[in-house]
Amino acid sequence: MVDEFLKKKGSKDSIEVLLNPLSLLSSPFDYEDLKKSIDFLKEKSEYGEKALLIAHEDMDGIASLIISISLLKSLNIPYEVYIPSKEEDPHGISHKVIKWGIEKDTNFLFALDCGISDVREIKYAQENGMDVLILDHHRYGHSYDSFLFIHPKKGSGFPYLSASALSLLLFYGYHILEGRDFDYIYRENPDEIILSACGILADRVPLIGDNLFIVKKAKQIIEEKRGNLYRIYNEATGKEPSLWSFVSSFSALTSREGKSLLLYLFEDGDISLKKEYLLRILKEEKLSMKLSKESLNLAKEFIDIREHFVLVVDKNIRLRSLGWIANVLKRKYYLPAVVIAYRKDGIWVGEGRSFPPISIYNAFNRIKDLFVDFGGHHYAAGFSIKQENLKFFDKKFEESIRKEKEKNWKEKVDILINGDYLHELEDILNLGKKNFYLSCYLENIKIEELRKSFGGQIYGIPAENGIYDMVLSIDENGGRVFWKSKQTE
Ligand SMILES: [Mn+2]
Repeated sequence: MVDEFLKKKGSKDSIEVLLNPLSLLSSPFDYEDLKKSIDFLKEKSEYGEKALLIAHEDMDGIASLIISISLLKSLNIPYEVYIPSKEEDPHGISHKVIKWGIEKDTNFLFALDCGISDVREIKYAQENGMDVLILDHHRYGHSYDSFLFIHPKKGSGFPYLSASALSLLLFYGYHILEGRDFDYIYRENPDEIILSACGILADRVPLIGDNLFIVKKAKQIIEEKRGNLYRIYNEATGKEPSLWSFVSSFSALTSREGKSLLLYLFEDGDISLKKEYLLRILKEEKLSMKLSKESLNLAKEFIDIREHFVLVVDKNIRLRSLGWIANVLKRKYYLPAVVIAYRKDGIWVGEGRSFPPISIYNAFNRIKDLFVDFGGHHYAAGFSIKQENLKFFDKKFEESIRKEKEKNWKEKVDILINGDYLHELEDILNLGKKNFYLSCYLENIKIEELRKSFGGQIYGIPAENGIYDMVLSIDENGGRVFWKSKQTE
């Protein structure tokens, strides 16, 4: 049943293989447009063209960016980098960044971990003579054929890659064509593998299959004390880094004037300067945590708890903390949470977090006419909205989230299990632990049995015995009863 479900979700491998990916990464050429993208970059190299790189300002985006810079360096392609700031710039590709790129004489655009929702801006870039390559793993609604677009769900590869993992596969694809194998990258590019793993962990994509493979390799590299990242961290702090220490330090990074401190660790230059940069990154980590907590306290003052969601709107909340705060509130109230604050360019920006089976992406999609732009994943999505539309948001969103909940649960959940197959829940909870967020409909379940077998892993089991239908929301913390109905005995 679980394997059937995985197949339906686009995975070729069984759950055993996904949980223990021992051998190799899946072939980069399973992804549509990946080979074409390498040919495209080779052509750009031949013509001496210059790239405009745009990346999402988070761990995954910046990891993708640095890995892709390694690829461009292998191809001798010059580049300019712009990482839009969450505090000041529109999300992803914008007119502002394109104009900046034109001033810098760039000839083509390469967007990482962003871009797929920016259809108008892509068109604007093309009208200005730029070819476009997008590498993104966010949800997308339309089919695009006027530009190159690599996405984990396009093609027959492993469908749950982070952008950083997809970037590593693009890099790997280039090396395969040059006659090299993964061991070559493992030896020669340890930092790219570590960064790819950091993006995977920070973005909380499912830790199975290729993602798990990359994380395991990164841990081995750190154990072997290899790479610049290891060396700089170890010499600057006198401590042994773990993969998680990299994730937590680098995730706090913010971009300034389109650049990130992390980039400087990978530019040519002397090691003592790089150690300085790393120490500054560690300071920023502390500061960022402090600012996020302050913003959370502020948010608590303005919290509006409704029947179906939690909403916070306040001008002074730090934009970089919106997602983090929404996540804290979602967990606390076990309701979809939306936090909205004000950006310097006069636009309001919101982040929403929810849990399976409630797709906040779908809820936003239904009211997208209100937004300047929006995008993300099912359980983590963001938007921007003009002041004059903000006043309609709460009513419209309420309606939309209600519609999301009115659906027939049995059809809406990811997987359906009946009482005779209760043992299959074991595998499903295991997937949950691996960041595989999913929902499960349990049909005709004896509560006593459920409690006996899964009592420590499922929360909110009804106290009263009997036979129930219920919906579980499953994440890394286990299962949680989201909806229940007692059946006649
Ligand atoms: Mn990402």
